[in-house]
Amino acid sequence: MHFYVQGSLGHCGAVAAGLALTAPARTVLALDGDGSVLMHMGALSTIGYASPNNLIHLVLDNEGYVSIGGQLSTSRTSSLDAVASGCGYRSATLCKRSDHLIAVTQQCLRTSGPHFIVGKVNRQHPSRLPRVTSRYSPLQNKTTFRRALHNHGSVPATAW
Ligand SMILES: Cc1ncc(C[n+]2csc(CCOP(=O)(O)OP(=O)(O)O)c2C)c(N)n1
Repeated sequence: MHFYVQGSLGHCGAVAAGLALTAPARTVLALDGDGSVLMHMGALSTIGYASPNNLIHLVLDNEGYVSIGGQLSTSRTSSLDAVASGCGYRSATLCKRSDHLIAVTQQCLRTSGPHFIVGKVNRQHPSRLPRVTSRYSPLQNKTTFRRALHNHGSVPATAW
């Protein structure tokens, strides 16, 4: 099941950590962007402190704000993995090749987190793909996800 954190730049990691803490029997994978992580970098400290062992925080780092025009971000000169490591994530790894990224992700799926992975990716943007919100409203996104969580018994209905 997926929850799309659209229109809330910077909050992906925090939302995923909250979910991971609430549903400890599940593995939560946060697919984040470099611009997003940079926007709310303080969340990394909170996540390291709370330390949900079922969280994998994967940053797709294209070193830019590609979906709004391709302006450069500052991730090229900032070591996000070093920041995450310093904030208390159990592991933090920089991956520059896809085979390394796959191997590290598989390893993280087998071991206790929280894990932080930076995957360097290119800047190609599939502009023909529509945004999630062109199909599902934010309310539908929330309601569908909440219902799925409850139906899978991951969290009690009162938790959301
Ligand atoms: C609070 C907030 N500020 C600005 C935006 C506009 N915005 C949408 S996507 C984006 C760039 C995000 O960069 P990144 O996380 O690196 O993802 P990429 O677009 O490169 O895939 C911005 C600034 C937003 N959605 N929310």
